[in-house]
Amino acid sequence: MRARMALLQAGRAFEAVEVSLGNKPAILLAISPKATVPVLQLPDGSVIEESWDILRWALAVPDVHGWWARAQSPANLDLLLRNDGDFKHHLDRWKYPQRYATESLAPDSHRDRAMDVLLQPLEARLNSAPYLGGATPCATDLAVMPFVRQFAAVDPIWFARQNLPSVRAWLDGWLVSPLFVTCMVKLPAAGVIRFPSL
Ligand SMILES: N[C@@H](CCC(=O)N[C@@H](CS)C(=O)NCC(=O)O)C(=O)O
Repeated sequence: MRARMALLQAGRAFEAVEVSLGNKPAILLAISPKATVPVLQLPDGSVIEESWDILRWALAVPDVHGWWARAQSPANLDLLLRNDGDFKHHLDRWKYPQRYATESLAPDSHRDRAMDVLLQPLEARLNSAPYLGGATPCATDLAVMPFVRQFAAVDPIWFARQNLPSVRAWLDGWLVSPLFVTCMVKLPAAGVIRFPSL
């Protein structure tokens, strides 16, 4: 989602191919032995295999509205690191407890650690500005939002009870944004969709 949103925001048309992670297609393995998603193949055949690198490619040059520059502040780089590191670790273990059944920490403890590592700092940031980019969004908003959405969706009733009014307002805004809504379209199995959709 972060890669799709960045490409759309930058006005770069692309084709998205649905991939079943349990049955990775040959076309993916051929261009990226690492075979995680997302993977972006450029018209010259070169391949970008990390989502943040796709955001950089999409947004940094030219950085028309500063979406890339504003993501380079120490506070935003710190938040990205938390999101892609400890938060993702705890989110996965809360969301998919059966996959991590042999681990010692209970799912609720992972949920609470995820709150400490990302949601509380995010709430503090969003108390003082509507976006991580300040008055307007930046690449960090795009990078963090899909994971916060996942976190909120694991137990929506529990999430609604948390004291996170600024996070909720920010998330709710993204969920109805044209950028997110356009990207969220379900791809046909083994099919290709051209963005922006014609
Ligand atoms: N650091 C990578 C992480 C990519 C990643 O782990 N993607 C997951 C899906 S969200 C995946 O492809 N999992 C399947 C696998 O690892 O085989 C990035 O940001 O691109």
